[in-house]
Amino acid sequence: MASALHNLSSYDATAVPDAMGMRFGIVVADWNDKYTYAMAEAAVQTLIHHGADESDIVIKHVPGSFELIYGATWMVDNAEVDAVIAIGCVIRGDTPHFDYICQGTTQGLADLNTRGEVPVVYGLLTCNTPQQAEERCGGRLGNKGTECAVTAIKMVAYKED
Ligand code: DLZ
Repeated sequence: MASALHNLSSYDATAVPDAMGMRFGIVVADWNDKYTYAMAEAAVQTLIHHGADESDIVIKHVPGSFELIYGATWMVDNAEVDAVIAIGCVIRGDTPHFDYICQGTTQGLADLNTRGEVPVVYGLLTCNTPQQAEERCGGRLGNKGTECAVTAIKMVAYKED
């Protein structure tokens, strides 16, 4: 988990399948939108860069990361997508709230994945400080949205192989 050593925007482009014809859902939490919107934008650009058509990318917003569970479930059930990317950013505050949101959201998205219908990609940043979020949303450590998009494409190809 040594993300300090890993740039989230660095990947082997030759190992990414062609995304043409693939359909993606992106659920974006509006809490900490400075970070989540930057991740969503990077995800969209990466999907398009690898051949996805903009019209095949469905974007929907939810209020906070905890609602990513419902948002992603809705996408799986209703949006006819091949993969869903759930994007949120939780930043630690003064109370244990952070832990409950991170744990609940992670468990909810994991449960959705175990349905085995549509792969759900985990784009939830869990940061101790705003600086850590900054670094992972286009800063020194790249952009988590790029990593999620590449993962989503690979997971769709996994299903189709
Ligand atoms: C309430 C809350 C707090 C304190 N912090 C965050 C956060 O850092 N990131 C985030 O995405 N959402 C946060 N929320 C909102 C919860 O995710 C959720 O929207 C509310 O608890 C309502 O269910």
